[in-house]
Amino acid sequence: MANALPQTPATNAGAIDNFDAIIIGAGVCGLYQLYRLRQLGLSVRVFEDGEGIGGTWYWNRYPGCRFDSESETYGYSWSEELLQEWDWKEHFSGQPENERYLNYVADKFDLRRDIQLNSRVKSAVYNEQANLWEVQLEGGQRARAQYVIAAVGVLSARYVPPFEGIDSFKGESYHTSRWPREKVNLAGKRVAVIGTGATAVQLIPIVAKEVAHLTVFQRTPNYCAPLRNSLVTPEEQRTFKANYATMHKRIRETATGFMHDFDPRKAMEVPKAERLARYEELWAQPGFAKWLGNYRDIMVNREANEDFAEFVRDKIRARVKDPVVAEKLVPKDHPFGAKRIPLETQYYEAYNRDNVLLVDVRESPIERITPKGIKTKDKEYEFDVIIYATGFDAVTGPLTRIDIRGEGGQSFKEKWADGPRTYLCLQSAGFPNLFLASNPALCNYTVCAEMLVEWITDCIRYMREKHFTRIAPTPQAEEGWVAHMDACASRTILYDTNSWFMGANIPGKKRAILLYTNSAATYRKECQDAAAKGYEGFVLR
Ligand code: NA7
Repeated sequence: MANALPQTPATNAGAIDNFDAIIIGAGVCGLYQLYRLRQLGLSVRVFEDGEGIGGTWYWNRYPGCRFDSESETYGYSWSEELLQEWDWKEHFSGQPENERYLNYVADKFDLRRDIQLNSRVKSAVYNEQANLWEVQLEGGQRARAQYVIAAVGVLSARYVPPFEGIDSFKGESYHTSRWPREKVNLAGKRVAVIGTGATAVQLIPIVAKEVAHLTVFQRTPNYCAPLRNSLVTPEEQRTFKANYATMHKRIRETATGFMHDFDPRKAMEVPKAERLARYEELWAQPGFAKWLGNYRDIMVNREANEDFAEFVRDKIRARVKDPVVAEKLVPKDHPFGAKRIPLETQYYEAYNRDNVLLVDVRESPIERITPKGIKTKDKEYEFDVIIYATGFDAVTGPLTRIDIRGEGGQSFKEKWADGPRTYLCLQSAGFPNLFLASNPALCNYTVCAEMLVEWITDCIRYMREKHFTRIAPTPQAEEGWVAHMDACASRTILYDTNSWFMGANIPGKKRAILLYTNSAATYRKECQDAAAKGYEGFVLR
């Protein structure tokens, strides 16, 4: 259990510990990276900010938090023993179980002895002469290593809008990604939720049942689709276990890293009746089938997208009793799938409850937080609790919040001011031996994360075998990759939509595609090809 984890406070400011590799973050990527680098015989230290391991599945313990990937596809694929031992209880497993799973993995593979908890990395500075990185923690502790692997996650830097008066509120405030470990008692309270992204969509139906009154402050409605979660039956469990090899082969080959894959037909070329029947079929399926199993061109063709978007809008209208509220919940300003589709359970029904109110902050913007609650243009609402479900400074935020300095003292934050600058999303020129191990692809998380970890491990093994001591991409390779990322995204409906995919959820953040939007299988091939050609695009010395 997370509570029982050993904790090593970072207070020893004098001494410097030396390791072969330092991993920042003990989430899905960091844990696997530790396991792999240990197998290479490296001395490794993981620094983890949390009091427990699990990354996303440690921090996001808000009510309702669960996978939107099918559980069996999210689990690690690299240990047959683990696959056979672990029973997923639900098809879309919840946070407590996911945290338990990662703790089980840490125990099974004896990972804890190299993980230092409560250890937030403040800076990482490259010493060119020594070819070493010096990492400093918030508490002052320092450590050096030849390799640093930033396994910091893509959605770990929480974002709270800078509302005026935010600190004046006299009640309780929580950001969903820093939800307390102790139970938060919402019973009988007047609660506000700000935001209606994937997080809020999971949280709202659960807390609506508990609170005296819930007010949801919505800026942009989303296309939410039914999750259709259920318990895994013993027979399904046996089927998973008997077929893991086939399943893993498939999810490495699909464009999405899921079992679902796009239908190659063009939506509008399929006769209307057949198309609508297919939509209904997809809608009835669990998970992302209705997005990632849909006609391929919904992601690139506005007409095809609008056809399905209208189908979804009608589904929303049919579930909300008050037509005025329903219309507020219907998205009209962006295409279906241009933001990650929130998967829901009884989300729209929450708005049929007498104790739930929807406030459209486009009509009536939030002006400030007051000691009593939230003041919009029209009125002041009083609350006991405010829940910020306002998202993350995605992808770049977790890295630029660390003071990373590369060759010549170059600041990572400054280099990335206009968006991520990498080659293969794995390394940034001028920052030798710093590897980025957080899945950047628009893909099922673990599938792609495992590939990154294995690529980094193979690269370090190669360097050691060939007596290379440093690796970094060439500026030309990086330039080409940034342009490639942009070109791939510009062909899709993601490009013009304001979402965290484009960094557009953070005021002042430069608009740039943050994720690799080509197929996950193509991304895998591009990374593997570069390695097979002796790390083409990189300089090894
Ligand atoms: P998201 O998807 O970024 O959602 C954040 C929500 O907060 C969204 O509804 C925002 O509205 C809203 N928001 C942000 N700033 C404000 C202000 N200033 N006023 C009102 N509302 C605001 O984050 P989530 O945590 O829900 O999900 C992130 C990912 O986690 C998700 O994609 C899954 O992959 C899992 P907006 O839409 O910007 O108008």
